[in-house]
Amino acid sequence: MCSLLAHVEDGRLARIQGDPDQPLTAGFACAKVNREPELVYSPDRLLTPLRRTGAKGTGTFTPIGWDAALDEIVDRWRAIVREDGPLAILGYCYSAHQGQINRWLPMALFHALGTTRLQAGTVCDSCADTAWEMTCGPVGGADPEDVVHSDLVIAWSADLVTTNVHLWAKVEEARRRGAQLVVIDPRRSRTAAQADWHVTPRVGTDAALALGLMHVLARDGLADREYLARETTGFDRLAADVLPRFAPDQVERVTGVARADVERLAHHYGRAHAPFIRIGTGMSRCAQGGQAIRAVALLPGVTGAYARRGGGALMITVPGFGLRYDLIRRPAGPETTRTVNHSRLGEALLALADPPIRALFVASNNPVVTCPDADAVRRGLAREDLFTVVHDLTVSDTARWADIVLPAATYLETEDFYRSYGAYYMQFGPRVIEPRGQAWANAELARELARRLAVDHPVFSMSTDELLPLFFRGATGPAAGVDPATLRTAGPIKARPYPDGQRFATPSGTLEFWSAQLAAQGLPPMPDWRPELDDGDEARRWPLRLLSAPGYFVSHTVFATNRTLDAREGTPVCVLHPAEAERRGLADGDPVELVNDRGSVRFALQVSDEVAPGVALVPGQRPSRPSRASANVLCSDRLSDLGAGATYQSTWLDVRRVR
Ligand SMILES: Nc1nc2c(c(=O)[nH]1)N[C@H]1C(S)=C(S)[C@@H](COP(=O)(O)OP(=O)(O)OC[C@H]3O[C@@H](n4cnc5c(=O)[nH]c(N)nc54)[C@H](O)[C@@H]3O)O[C@H]1N2
Ligand SMILES: Nc1nc2c(c(=O)[nH]1)N[C@H]1C(S)=C(S)[C@@H](COP(=O)(O)OP(=O)(O)OC[C@H]3O[C@@H](n4cnc5c(=O)[nH]c(N)nc54)[C@H](O)[C@@H]3O)O[C@H]1N2
Ligand SMILES: [Mo]
Repeated sequence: MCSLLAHVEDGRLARIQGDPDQPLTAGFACAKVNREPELVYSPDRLLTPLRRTGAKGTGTFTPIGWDAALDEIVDRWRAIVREDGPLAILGYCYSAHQGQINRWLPMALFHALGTTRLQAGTVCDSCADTAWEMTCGPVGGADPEDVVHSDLVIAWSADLVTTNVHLWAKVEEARRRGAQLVVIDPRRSRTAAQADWHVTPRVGTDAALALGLMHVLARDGLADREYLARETTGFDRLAADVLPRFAPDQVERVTGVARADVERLAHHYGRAHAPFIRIGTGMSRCAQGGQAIRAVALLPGVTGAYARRGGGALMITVPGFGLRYDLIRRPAGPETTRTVNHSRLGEALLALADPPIRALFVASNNPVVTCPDADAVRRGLAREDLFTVVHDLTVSDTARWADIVLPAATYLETEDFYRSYGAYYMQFGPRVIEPRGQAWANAELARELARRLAVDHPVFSMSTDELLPLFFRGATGPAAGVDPATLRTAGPIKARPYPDGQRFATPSGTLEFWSAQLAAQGLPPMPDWRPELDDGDEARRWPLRLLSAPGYFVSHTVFATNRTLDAREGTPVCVLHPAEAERRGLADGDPVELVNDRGSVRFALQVSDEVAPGVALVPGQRPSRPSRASANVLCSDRLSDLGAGATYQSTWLDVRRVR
């Protein structure tokens, strides 16, 4: 999350610029955020509440006033609670507004009401976060600004140019000072195309590659035994029980990376002074994604790189701030209720009973496109007996299925407190322009619903300035040193947690190659890699594996609201290697259908050696306007090995010409 300057002329947002005074943002913004005025003033923005007048899913609505909309919502929810209790309601809110108040106050409302609860974030990073926490503990990783002190940068499953452009700028600086850049990614991403070395493991085999590197490091005397003894737990057991199975020739068989390259990469890594690994989450979205993150996060422990400035690993910074969220996230409500996994909305709507979900509130995400098993989501939303409310900037694909659609304000039209998740800055963000039309901020909607439903807890009547101190009450780490009263005027505040080398906060206080927490849960205590075959053996029956990655102009669907970005991203495509295209008699530009047991979706074919044979790449989460559909129709709602995350990358399919 970057720090931005918004230029306003006559009450209109004229221009967005990266804040030059925030060292990581350094005066520029990415191709997406640069064009934020076009998002704010998009002709697709919803300006009034809407009420459904036609069949579900057709997007036929008529404008109504806020009062009428809220009256109807409150009446319907009250009746449902009377008949079936609060568990018949599900609040399905996510992170499109990155402000901590606008993100959490709606969830606080559902928490207080005692509804069915959302296990949020499993569509994104819950697997990766859990794997990191089981390995390092609840700590943030390396400071991205320190990458300039690195002599070897590895972007492991992260397309920096597309999703982390500010780190990319620092990586370029490190390269000017002599650092090498290695990208480990099955596809030639924009970042990989500019690397010194692009290593291309097969999708879902990163744990094997990382264990192979450890094998060579240990074998060739490149492990730092003193660091291992002092700061880590269980390396000897890993070396005895797991690493012998990951000799370079075995790793080559699994990953497709030549044994000589495994050796070379290990030596390169082992001899670097301060190797920095940027861990991306793509590799975690597989059936065994947790093992992959764990293995990669352990690598800097083998050579002691975690102790050196510019070395170590960065996945996420969030736990490093020490902020407190629970006073706003879950101020009141029962200790436990029923839970729905974010990645399993379809199943929840179609199969939950006693009581079934009868009312759904969706905000700040677009599950018809972005949730696995997207067709099940659509069928669930089609239920005539489901009362659906969607709060969004536009009539999104999901909103088309709603009974009531409510207009949301963008972050530029609301005030909030932000903390980054890829850097160590936190900051207050003022409202820079008035909301368009009758749009309301998430927090405003939560407050008003709480008032009308007589939810009696102070957080719902507190002002921003009264809420801010709650994030800091009992805070630990850098957040403990911040006076919340100064936030409005302080600008970006750097919260660097471990200036003298990476700290670990696992139960043992060390980096855990062997995890007692995992063992206690009956999970493998040490990282490993095993062949991934799913229950139905889809991997055997379908010839191609899905690889999905953020699009450069449209990573998530929200950016398609900006019509320039949607046009620049172009026709939604599926990318196949020339050999796979030829085998099927397909040519560049052909209309194709991606099929598997779950369904089919259409794309235009792009033939490119950006991916290896055996892979079908679908870039970006694109809105499913008529004639478009989400690749997530093909993805099962199977969960990853750790953190109950989505497994988009464990999808097998075929590509054929549209008949
Ligand atoms: N401006 C802006 N920036 C954003 C966002 C935004 O909305 N706007 N969104 C943010 C969010 S929510 C996220 S989650 C991040 C995502 O940012 P990233 O972590 O960069 O994205 P991923 O989806 O993880 O995909 C990264 C790479 O992983 C590769 N990959 C996929 N599977 C595998 C595998 O099995 N092994 C290996 N080695 N590589 C694999 C893909 O080919 C892809 O190139 O971006 C964040 N950055
Ligand atoms: N196949 C596949 N699927 C994936 C992924 C993948 O790599 N492959 N990536 C996954 C990841 S990492 C993520 S994070 C998710 C992202 O998926 P989502 O969380 O669904 O994000 P968006 O598609 O951008 O949808 C956000 C919606 O919120 C609306 N919105 C924006 N700002 C606000 C606001 O302030 N208030 C309200 N109420 N609404 C707002 C936008 O208009 C938009 O409709 O997708 C996941 N899905
Ligand atoms: Mo994400």
